[in-house]
Amino acid sequence: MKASAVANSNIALAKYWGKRDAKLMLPHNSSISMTLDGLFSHTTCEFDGKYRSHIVILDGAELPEGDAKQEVTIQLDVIKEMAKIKEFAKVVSNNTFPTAAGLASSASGLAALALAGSKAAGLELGKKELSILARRGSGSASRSVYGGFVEWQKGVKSDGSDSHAVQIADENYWKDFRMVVCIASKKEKKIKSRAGMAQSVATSPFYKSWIESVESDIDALKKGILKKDLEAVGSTAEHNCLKMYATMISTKPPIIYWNPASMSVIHSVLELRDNGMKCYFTCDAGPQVKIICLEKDSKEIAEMAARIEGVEDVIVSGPGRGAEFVKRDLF
Ligand code: 2P0
Repeated sequence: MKASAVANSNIALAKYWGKRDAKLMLPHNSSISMTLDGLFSHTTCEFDGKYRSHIVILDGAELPEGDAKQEVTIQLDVIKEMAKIKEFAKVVSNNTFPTAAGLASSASGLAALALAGSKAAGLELGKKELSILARRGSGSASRSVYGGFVEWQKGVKSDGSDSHAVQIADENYWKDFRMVVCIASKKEKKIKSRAGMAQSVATSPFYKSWIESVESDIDALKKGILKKDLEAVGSTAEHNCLKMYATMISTKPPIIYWNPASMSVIHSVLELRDNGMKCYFTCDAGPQVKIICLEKDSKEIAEMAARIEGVEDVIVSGPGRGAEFVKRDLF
């Protein structure tokens, strides 16, 4: 009744921002991401009668009752129901990157838990079921089940059975695609994505236009990825990010994840591009800026980013593998 898995984080090229069903974690729009090589969670799960409630230990510290623990316990309860078991679980998970700072640790953690938890409960799930299960913990986790370039299809059914990820191209398809992740702050963000997106749906006057414009970005990204067209993918992703930010900024009260270092990175990307370099930026629910480029330019771009005041760290990552079981247990 114990199993372990690893899953990489992912960065969206077309963002998920807003839910049509908060309980089943169903999104208003489809999204596309790249699974990031080397930025992963390693998770071990055990169901046992000796536990009186679910215990979750993240990066060495037990999670108190609250939002972060709830993401995990909701998924564990779904697993219990699917497996028809009564036992509670102990979960130990370690991340290789700063938690809750816009690097989607919930995506990797809950994708790894979908694998480890379902196996620990005696279930044998296919990738589609795993993606649906991961989604119940955190929407973006549905995408980390797969490697490479991934689409989370929003689905239309009210039970969520058609809202899951599919792979567009695996991690070996476009090997020289890179994201240069610029860490502009390692502090935990003040507004969690879950609360922020609900507030945008409720109050942003631009939310409807956001939803209407995402589908054409999805088409452009899929075509661009299959053609390995950096300009098409980068420019569509950058514009998609700015449209999501327009809904964030116009939310009441406003959601502004950028800090001065994020802004400096963004301006540097625009300047590099004016000088002929093919690079584009995207940001998520945090101050980190990810620069989309090709491997041949990534070193120069990473060195430029590291020199920017306020940039604490720079990580270069390419397309990574999907979630998989590992033998090493964490307890
Ligand atoms: C994304 N984000 O597509 C977008 C872009 C943040 C900005 O997915 O409530 O942690 O757990 O489903 O998945 C972050 O949202 O939110 C996210 P829940 P999640 O990557």
